[in-house]
Amino acid sequence: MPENRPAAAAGQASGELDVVIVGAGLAGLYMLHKLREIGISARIYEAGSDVGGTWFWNRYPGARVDVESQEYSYSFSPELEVEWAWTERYAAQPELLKYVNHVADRFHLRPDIRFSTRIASAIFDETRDRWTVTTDAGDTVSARFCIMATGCLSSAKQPDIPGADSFSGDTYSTANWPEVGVDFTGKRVGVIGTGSSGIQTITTIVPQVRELTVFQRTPSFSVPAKNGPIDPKVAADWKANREHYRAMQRKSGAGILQVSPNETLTFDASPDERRRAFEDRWARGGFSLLGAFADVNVDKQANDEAAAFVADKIRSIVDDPDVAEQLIPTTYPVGAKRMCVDTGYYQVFNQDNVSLVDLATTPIQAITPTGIRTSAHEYELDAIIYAIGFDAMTGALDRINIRGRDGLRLKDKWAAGPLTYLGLMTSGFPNLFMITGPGSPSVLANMILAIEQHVDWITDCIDHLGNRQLSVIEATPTAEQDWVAHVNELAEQTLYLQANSWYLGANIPGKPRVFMPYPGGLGLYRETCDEVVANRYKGFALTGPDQTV
Ligand code: N01
Repeated sequence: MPENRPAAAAGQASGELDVVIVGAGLAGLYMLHKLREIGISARIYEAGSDVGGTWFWNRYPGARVDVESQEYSYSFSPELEVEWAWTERYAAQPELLKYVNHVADRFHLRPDIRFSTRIASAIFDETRDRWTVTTDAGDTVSARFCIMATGCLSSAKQPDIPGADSFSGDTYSTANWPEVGVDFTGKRVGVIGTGSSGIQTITTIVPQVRELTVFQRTPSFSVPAKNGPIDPKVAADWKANREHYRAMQRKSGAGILQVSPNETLTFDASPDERRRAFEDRWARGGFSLLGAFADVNVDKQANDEAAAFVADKIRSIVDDPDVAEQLIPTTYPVGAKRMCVDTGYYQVFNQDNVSLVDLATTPIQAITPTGIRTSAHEYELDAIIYAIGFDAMTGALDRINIRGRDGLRLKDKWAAGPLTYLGLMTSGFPNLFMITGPGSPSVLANMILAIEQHVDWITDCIDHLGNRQLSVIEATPTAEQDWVAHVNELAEQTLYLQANSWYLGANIPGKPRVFMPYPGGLGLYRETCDEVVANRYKGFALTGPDQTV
């Protein structure tokens, strides 16, 4: 195997590369590392000034991962895994960013990353079977392969509220938080949005602020994280048995062992047994609640039991019964939107300086120079925090001018929703790979494991092409149609379609309502991808200078 070396040392001219990778988050970094292992020259272009992706941008107060730290870490290097020590059960953003920086340094990745450089366009040159990739500064590079490691939640939604520019106080976005941090001491702060970002922000700034007003359009189901210092026994056990745990993760549905799905059906258990199971999961913390019974995610009646349990918990925590009712989600099944994992969220509403504004009954009419006006009241504020989410899964790709055969723009091809084969490629765009693209498990799985599986697959694929003097791989339109139909069919068997979530693009006005991630589970998906390879890349057309295979 060739030594793992930077592209410059591989003797490549700066304008001609084997591979361009867009994004230096967890996906892009591992992709670069793997390509070097097979002697391929690659360069990452990254809009941020440093590595980290999600964990570089989302540095809002309280940002932390919602999967246990040891599970949410790279598995590809036993040495890395054994030497790194997490401090908390759920690592916070600063520790995660330190980890990503450590990985970049440990594997000497920085020489092949161009920071503070956004990719503006990627155009396929059919005469040369190469991608011409142009930066926002107008620099151009040519590459055989273009790999989008642009992230599923990296294109932040912009405030679309009338008067947003008129506010004379400070405004912040959780998705692009100032590096220096913000001190809210003595301030009257309004938070718009109560998804994961909003909830984590709210619970963290509440000790500082003079007054906190939470503007909630749709309540979230939130479960306690039960965070704390990592249990040394858990950390040691993971390291000692990492291969076993990693194998379990890879075969599992979500790649999160903490979910630990129970095989019993909800109504095969007695009411007492059900209650005990939910209590047990609530006490364990995190996503484990969704694994309490096998049918919680697929059977509405079973789901109602879990939802009722959470509703009772909210009622038991929140002192004011009216506020409690406003905080209880009633319009969608639990788990159909990404569940939130919190530290003391519902308790916040028992503080005298915190108020909840229910936008479902009193919508925001405008942002004014002094605050926020709803249909019922005007709220005077010193700062507004937008925690309003992302144009998920397709947003980051849409903002790049990606053009494939015949000049077709990806955004236009996907006007009615994303079309991919395995979430890895889209027909008409040869040699363009997506890491955790729409149609792959991605956001429904442990992202790091989903990333590793895609990167390994893409690396093997590029190696396969090189070993056989093939130059182009492209998804066939038939395979793509079949895959999209398969993903939709699987989604119809779940409860996901019953929520207006970002999984469906429902949070972005005008975005087609299409369920984007693959809901069949990471384990099954991995098997499918492996079978495709075993069947000579079934569903892909592989071509060389004068051949089709
Ligand atoms: O975004 P969201 P997020 N006026 O879309 C509201 C991951 N993540 O950044 O539901 C008023 O969930 C919107 O209301 P509604 C995780 O996968 C993980 O919080 O559209 N409100 C909603 O309440 C997560 O799911 C962690 O009615 C407006 C909120 O803003 C994903 O990222 C931490 C509005 C947006 O919630 C996204 O989470 C953070 C408007 N005009 C994020 N527009 C971890 O813990 C939107 N809203 C790992």
